[in-house]
Amino acid sequence: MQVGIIGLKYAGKTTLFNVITGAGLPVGQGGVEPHRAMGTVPDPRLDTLSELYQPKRTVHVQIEWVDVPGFEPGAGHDGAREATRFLEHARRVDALAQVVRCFDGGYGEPDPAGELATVALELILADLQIVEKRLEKLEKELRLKGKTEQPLEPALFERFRSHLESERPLRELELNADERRVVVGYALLTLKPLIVVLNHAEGEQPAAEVLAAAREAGAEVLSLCAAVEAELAELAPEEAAEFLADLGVSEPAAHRMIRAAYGALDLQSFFTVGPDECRAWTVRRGALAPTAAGVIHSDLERGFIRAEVCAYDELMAHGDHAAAKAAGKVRLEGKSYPVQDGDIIEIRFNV
Ligand SMILES: Nc1nc2c(ncn2[C@@H]2O[C@H](COP(=O)(O)OP(=O)(O)OP(=O)(O)O)[C@@H](O)[C@H]2O)c(=O)[nH]1
Ligand SMILES: [Mg+2]
Repeated sequence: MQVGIIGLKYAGKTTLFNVITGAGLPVGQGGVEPHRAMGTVPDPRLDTLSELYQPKRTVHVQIEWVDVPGFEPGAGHDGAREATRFLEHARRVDALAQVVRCFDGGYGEPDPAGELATVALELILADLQIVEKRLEKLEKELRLKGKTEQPLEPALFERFRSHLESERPLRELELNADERRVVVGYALLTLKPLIVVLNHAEGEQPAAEVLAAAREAGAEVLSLCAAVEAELAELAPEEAAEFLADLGVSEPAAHRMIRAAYGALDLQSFFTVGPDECRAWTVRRGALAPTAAGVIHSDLERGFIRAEVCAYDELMAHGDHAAAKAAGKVRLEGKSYPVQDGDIIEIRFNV
């Protein structure tokens, strides 16, 4: 699972990529190759569990990030080449996080609403190209054979075309499960989940109309100052805590952004706890208990008997596992149990 950090040039993509992954790349230099790195998904719940269990090891979830090179609209041939490259890399990721420059910083007046519109249009036009090509093929197939291999496709792609022609992203459309299956192979950009990161100057807040434009992009919206986040990431933990306390917040804004991207990937976390290790694991939302067991080890899925489950909030409300159990908050769940975000799970198995 990969999240692509996208946006126009100078938006602060590489700055944020560094904050998230610790990659330490030079910023303000552009570049034509994407950067990839894993980044920890911070989870204060896991930190609290670690304080409770004092395990030898605490292991957070990691997801992969791609710093997609930016483009500059209206920059002639170079601009067109950059845009093509941008689309190519954006197509390969599972979710998009668009960074929008709301600070001046010597790069000229910010135009956040314009940036949002430019990127949205680029993605829409790229999808329209794919959809039109597909429709041409389908028409040919219909002419020659009287039917298409995938009967759903003609109507679906017509619907796509008309939506894209009205310059709207496809993620706004309701698709049923069959339609979703059909479109997977096309890597349509405006079907990918998108979060918007408004990168504003230190101490500033995005204007109401910018927020509205960002929400209009059909996405979760976060605002932060990448420069401040970068400073924070450089500090020792105690210093960072002081810095955050001065700002009156409990965690860096970048952490919220990472979790938003994680959620956009349709992922959730469950925990395993013990004296050796406290660990967060990833499953898709809606995944059943045996699948979660399989994430830990294939033997646990094969020999799955039951899952002993306690919700994180219940554990915290009762103070510890034994108290939660005494209060009847530790449940035994079977194979059809859909794992919930924050479940603390112990798998009973037999192989
Ligand atoms: N003042 C200010 N400057 C920032 C902020 N975020 C990034 N910058 C600066 O803006 C410049 C561009 O940042 P990058 O992170 O390289 O931007 P980018 O989006 O990766 O740009 P390209 O790779 O060229 O597309 C750098 O000089 C950063 O130091 C911010 O929040 N405030
Ligand atoms: Mg960059």
